[in-house]
Amino acid sequence: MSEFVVHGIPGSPFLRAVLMALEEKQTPYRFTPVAPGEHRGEAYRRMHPFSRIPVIQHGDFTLYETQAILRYIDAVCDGPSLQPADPKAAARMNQLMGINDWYFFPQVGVPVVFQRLIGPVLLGQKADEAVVAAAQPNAANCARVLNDILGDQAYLAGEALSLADLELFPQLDYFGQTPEGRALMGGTPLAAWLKRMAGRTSAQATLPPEPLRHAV
Ligand SMILES: N[C@@H](CCC(=O)N[C@@H](CS)C(=O)NCC(=O)O)C(=O)O
Repeated sequence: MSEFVVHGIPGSPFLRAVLMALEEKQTPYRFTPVAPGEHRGEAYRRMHPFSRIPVIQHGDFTLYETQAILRYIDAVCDGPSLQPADPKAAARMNQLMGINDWYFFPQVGVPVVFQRLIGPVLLGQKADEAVVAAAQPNAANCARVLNDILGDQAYLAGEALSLADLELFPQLDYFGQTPEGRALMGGTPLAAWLKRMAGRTSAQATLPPEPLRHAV
């Protein structure tokens, strides 16, 4: 099989989801780091016309959009399936991936994780407290919804690891480092799930750059 080449800015949670999937499948890959800003340049835009992270290349096949990449990896790589066979569990997994892309990332990841972690640590910016405060109701709603779905299951879509865990873990791992994330998730099923996910070899092999691993 052709080698997987993964392009992304180190520290991107969407990038980490893709790397974790390849690690779970024990599929070798080559990571090509992209410098912040380079993703808006002409060369990168030829691979990703919307200038987002990540992109993969597999032989002459180039693909962007994390959900599509995760499903492709699951389809073509050996190893345990990362999608439930049961239609209801599969639908729940797909719903969770939609929750990440449509609600968690834009409503919580961008205003809370960016303000508290990415901006201050990577860009030397001070958090805009008004932006963080305004996101609080959405953050509480997301945490409640995800806790309700997880319940007493081991993983988000049931008893087996799925693409939903791989897409949401890097996002919630960052959120859990913020005071808002700790307050909303501490002592809940999501906290135990985060610990379980963090212990996986795929999570350990794809740790974010050192400064982004510390609580703020
Ligand atoms: N829908 C895209 C979203 C990816 C995304 O938003 N990635 C962020 C990094 S975590 C990004 O590219 N940010 C750079 C920017 O917005 O300029 C996907 O699923 O791959």
